[in-house]
Amino acid sequence: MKKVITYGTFDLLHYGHVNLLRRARALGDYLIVALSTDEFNWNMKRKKCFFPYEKRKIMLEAIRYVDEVIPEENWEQKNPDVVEHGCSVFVMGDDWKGKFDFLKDKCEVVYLPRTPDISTTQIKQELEK
Ligand code: C2G
Repeated sequence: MKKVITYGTFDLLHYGHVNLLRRARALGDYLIVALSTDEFNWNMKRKKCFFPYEKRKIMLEAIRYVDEVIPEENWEQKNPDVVEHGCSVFVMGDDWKGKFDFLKDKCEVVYLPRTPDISTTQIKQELEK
């Protein structure tokens, strides 16, 4: 079984996220999503989520492309995650291009083009108008 892994916050889930997950899953037979915890989001990414982790997890687990959701609690867990879960492919949107090339000795690293004109920030800004 070819396992793929990706990481993210996936808050206010939108079609850009789903587009990423669909393409990531197509690179293997099983997709693991490492979902940023509320603490990691706030402490390390200064992101305050609209939906808490458990709600974001429920929504991700309902997506046909997602086979497993694990917590993302720190920046350092990618290497052990790839090894412990036996992942052959690591995928991120290309806004992260080059940032995770250190994983290339453990797995294939793929940066997929972001879906244009949609982001959680944009959604929040539109709603505040
Ligand atoms: N994404 C995308 N197109 C968009 C918006 C997001 O392809 N229009 C992708 C991002 O590139 C990322 C994934 O969807 O691969 C999740 O996006 P975020 O939830 O914003 O993830 P981020 O906060 O960038 O967290 O350790 C890595 C971090 O946890 C990534």
